[in-house]
Amino acid sequence: MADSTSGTPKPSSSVKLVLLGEAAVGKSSLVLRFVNNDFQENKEPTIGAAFLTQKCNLPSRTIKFEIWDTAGQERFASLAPMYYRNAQSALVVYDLTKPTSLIKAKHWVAELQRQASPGIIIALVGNKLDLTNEAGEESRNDDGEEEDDNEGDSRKISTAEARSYADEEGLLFFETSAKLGTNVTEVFTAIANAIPETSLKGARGPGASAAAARTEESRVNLAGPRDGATKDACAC
Ligand SMILES: Nc1nc2c(ncn2[C@@H]2O[C@H](COP(=O)(O)OP(=O)(O)OP(=O)(O)O)[C@@H](O)[C@H]2O)c(=O)[nH]1
Ligand SMILES: [Mg+2]
Repeated sequence: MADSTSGTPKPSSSVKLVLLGEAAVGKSSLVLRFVNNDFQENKEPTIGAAFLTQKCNLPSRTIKFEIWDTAGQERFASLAPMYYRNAQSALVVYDLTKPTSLIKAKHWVAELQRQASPGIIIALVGNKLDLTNEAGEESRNDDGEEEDDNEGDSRKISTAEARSYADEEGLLFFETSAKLGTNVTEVFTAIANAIPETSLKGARGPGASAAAARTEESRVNLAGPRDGATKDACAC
């Protein structure tokens, strides 16, 4: 009904998404890349959780992601259920140079399958692809940071191993580089596409700013670390 070419605002729905994974795998960096198209070399650990939003324009509808970026440090693990409760989607992130992080990711997947909403869309994401020799092809971003030095291959988890686990569990699967921007919008777009129409609620009327891809962010970091301040349009 709502056609993107007719000038009629597309239906818009909110989707709650939670990021889970071991500390320092790059959860916040993936969000920062998706929301602000930015990257910080020495990003500080998340304290508690951070909340951000970003719109993703699909041909037939607009998805507004309400993103809960959790802290990976063990001392915050007990808070996680609060953030994945009622989530329609989850990004479970590991660092493909760090085998323990895949083990941790598998634990999160199992916990989500046991305790989160039935039908939750889960994407398994192997981050830090730039630390392998294979990052090449699509590694560009708008900051002019191009393909970086790949002085060695630090990969410790093969694509085949992670993909076969993801297939077994019915997860979406991507390898990404938050640093270079590789596959980051693809992950969020794939999730947006995978959310069944029937589970979308909160469609906004024409008064909502469906055309303007806008970002908002507000943090609940207790220590209040600062992220990049610029706002950018959704790259979806
Ligand atoms: N080379 C490389 N480094 C990355 C990438 N993503 C994140 N990093 C770095 O890894 C470190 C940790 O990144 P964060 O995004 O803070 O990791 P996190 O998972 O949010 O960590 P917690 O908040 O403690 O759970 C930072 O120094 C980032 O700059 C990536 O794709 N490639
Ligand atoms: Mg973080």
